[in-house]
Amino acid sequence: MKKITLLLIYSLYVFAAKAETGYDLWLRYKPVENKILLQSYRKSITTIITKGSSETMKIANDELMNGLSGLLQIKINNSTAVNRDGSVIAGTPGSSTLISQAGIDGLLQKTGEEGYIIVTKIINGKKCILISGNSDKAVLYGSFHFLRLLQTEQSVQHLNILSVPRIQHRMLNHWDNLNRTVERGYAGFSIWNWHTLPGYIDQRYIDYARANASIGINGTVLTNVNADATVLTKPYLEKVKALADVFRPYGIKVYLTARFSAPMELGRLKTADPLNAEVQNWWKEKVKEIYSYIPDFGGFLVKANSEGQPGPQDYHRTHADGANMLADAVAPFKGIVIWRAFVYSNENPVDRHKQAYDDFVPLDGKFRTNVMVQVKNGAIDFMPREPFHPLFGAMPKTPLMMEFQVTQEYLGQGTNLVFLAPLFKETLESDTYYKGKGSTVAKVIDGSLDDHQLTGMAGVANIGNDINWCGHPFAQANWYALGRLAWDHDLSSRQIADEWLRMSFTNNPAFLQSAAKIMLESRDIVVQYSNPIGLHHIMSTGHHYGPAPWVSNLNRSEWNPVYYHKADSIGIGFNRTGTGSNALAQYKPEARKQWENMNTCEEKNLLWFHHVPWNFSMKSGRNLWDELCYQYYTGAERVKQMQTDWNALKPLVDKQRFEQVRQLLDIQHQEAIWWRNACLLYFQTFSKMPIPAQYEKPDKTLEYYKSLRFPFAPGN
Ligand code: GCW
Repeated sequence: MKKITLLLIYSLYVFAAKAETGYDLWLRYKPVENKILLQSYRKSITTIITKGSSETMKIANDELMNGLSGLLQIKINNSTAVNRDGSVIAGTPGSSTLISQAGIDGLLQKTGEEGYIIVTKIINGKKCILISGNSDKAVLYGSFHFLRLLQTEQSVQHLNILSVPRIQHRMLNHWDNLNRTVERGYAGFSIWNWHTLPGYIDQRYIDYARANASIGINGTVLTNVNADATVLTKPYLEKVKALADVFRPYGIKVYLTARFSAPMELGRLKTADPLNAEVQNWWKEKVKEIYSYIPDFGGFLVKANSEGQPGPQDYHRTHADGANMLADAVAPFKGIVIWRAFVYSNENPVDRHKQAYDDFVPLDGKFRTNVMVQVKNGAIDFMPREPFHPLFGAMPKTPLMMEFQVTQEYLGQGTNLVFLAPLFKETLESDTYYKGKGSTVAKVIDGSLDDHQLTGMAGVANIGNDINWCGHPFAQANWYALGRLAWDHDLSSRQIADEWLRMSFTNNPAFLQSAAKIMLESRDIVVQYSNPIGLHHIMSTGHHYGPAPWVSNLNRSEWNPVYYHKADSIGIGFNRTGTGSNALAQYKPEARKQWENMNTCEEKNLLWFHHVPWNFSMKSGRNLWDELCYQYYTGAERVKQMQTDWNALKPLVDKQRFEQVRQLLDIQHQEAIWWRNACLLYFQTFSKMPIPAQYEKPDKTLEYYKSLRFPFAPGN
């Protein structure tokens, strides 16, 4: 008897532990907690009627059946006709007469190919809910939205929803290598198991596609921008095809990174010059071969002439020459080329901040119509805080695609809780002023300012083969945020955090209030304890884990942190005004205004644009040195507050994830102190000023921090 009880307890324990590994992401479909709502949902939803025989419609049907039975804990009927209240009808006007006769044509004229409607209608005298769009994919998106209404405990009584994506290409960029390491990946190895493909289809591939579809992501670049031409060989194309076949019914297209020198490496040509006929022909043949495997192949993402990658400039050709050659090869198949603007060269002594602009602005208007130029949110490199990239608003004839980094290379990597929506929003809402006030970055990339049809937003993925996909339990929220903002950049960070928390944890108001606060403040906090007041690029070399502002011995000057902070006996910061590098001149005068004068510059970007004396008087009344101390100490202190807030949530969170986050917050606190102490001790050697007496003194020496080594830090 005792044995049986023990066994029972054990199996319950195993069940509980298994239940919240994080693998289910935001698609957990746990029973609706609010009992009153649950009753009303059960009345409003009784039957699912999906019309259409495609694989995509089958997926929509299964998702609805599975999701609703989980949420409502009742048997949902699958039916073909409306014979009771509470029928949920999903389909397109083409596949369903119920839909085509429902009087929603006017609405569907507004939804385009991917948008959808969710509306309450009386059909055959019964109260029904219609989920519809002009394609099966749109219906799938609508189905996920409908489920989200229940997951987040919203009313489904009088539905009148119309949702259309603001951006056409909503993508993940995987920096995954063929040997399964992931550049800047902090969640294990690559989820693409190239060795067992194409024969073995891991359930993960399907679940990956499903998760992406649920947030509207419709493209994935499988391979690292630091590209390996091997992926373009026959055996690998067969593997890529297997993945593309899995993703297709979920509305996701596959893209690859193209190594510019592939014609030499694979084709044994003597050159990769984009104006050489043999080279052009090689790419045309290669592209034909790719499309023979993957008829809806999306196209290429290219990093060229940057950080040692080959490119057209090797042959004194321009980025446009390179991009256009590939664009011509994919054009007959409706493919696109995404050409990255993340370029800088150590042979160029000009401030790295200015180089992409200098290279690309003269090329505006020279790219083929199926080329997008992909621009990082800021001019340096995904820093914790970075002013918007001056290319936004400077190339009106070229569709510019946004590149955000979802993986937290510079924002605490795998150990810190940092919600990135506020960072994404900060860039999207920045005003370029290039067509007057209100010319936000969002309006540049959604095509509305310059009437571009081709539009895109990409995020460098944070996904690996860790059981919970993203490593840190809260890192999933950044994948989620990327997808949601690519669909609708008007969503607020709060709204996204709230949705994600409700779906990933619970709808409990006490939990939501506190957990959302943690998330929403987290990005500001990491900036405070690592790169306050506009500091940037002062991380460790190579793996980029932790602080190392003292590094000055790297071959390439612009890889050294000292290049960026320029601390000396007078002050600290990079003078990018007219008396310095004048990177500011790349911004429109109205945008420049917020930064150009040291005395009025917004302080969060002060050291980005100015070399500021240590005794400069800040808005707080403190001098710059004291302010720096204040920011670093406050940042570290606020992590303590995050810990306290999280610990108070213990009764409301499953044990497994509670414990994971608790431990990681401990690490985060230690790392915050490490950043604070290492940076202040180092900068103090220039300021020669004391750390104000009210703060605890660093308990280790600068030499100690300089001696730290992490030979196997991940992602390198
Ligand atoms: O942020 C830097 C990273 C590199 C990366 C590069 C890029 C893929 O440290 O790892 O290379 O940016 O965006 O190309």
